[in-house]
Amino acid sequence: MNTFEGTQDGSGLKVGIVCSRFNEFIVQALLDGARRGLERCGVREADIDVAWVPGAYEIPVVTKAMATTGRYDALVTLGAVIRGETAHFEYVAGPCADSIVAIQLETGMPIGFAVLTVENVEQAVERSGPGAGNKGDEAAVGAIEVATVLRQLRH
Ligand code: INI
Repeated sequence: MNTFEGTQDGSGLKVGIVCSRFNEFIVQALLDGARRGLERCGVREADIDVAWVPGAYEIPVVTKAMATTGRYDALVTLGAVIRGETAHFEYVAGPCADSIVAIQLETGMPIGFAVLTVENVEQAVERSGPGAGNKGDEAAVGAIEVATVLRQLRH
């Protein structure tokens, strides 16, 4: 039996991060978490690119562009969609999540997803703190793990 399992060793990997500016203080905290996670995985600061877009609705188009450059081994998407703040919550959050899955499948690029879809600001703050449970950190480490298992499978 052959078992393939990813690791959290991201040394030498290049990572692109797409951040949306809407609810920027939350997304900045997710970005801080993602950078901490990548640092733990051994990803060099110089191997991380960050692209900003206006809102979660714009994340997929820039993510797809990054996925097709050939420059990255993994991507991470960060945003915050808060139900109370938009009547079109479903139109922003759902298509963003669905599109990120589609981009992964079309391109084979692992894409960590920490576009929060929450009821209120308190829930967003809980998921973007400096300690454990920061979803940006989790998404970044998850993307490294998938990138490493894909590398094994493709060899
Ligand atoms: N974008 C978000 O990332 N989060 C939100 O909570 C949000 N709300 O509340 O509307 C939001 N809207 C903007 C949207 O993503 C687009 O940027 C906008 O519709 C322009 O295309």
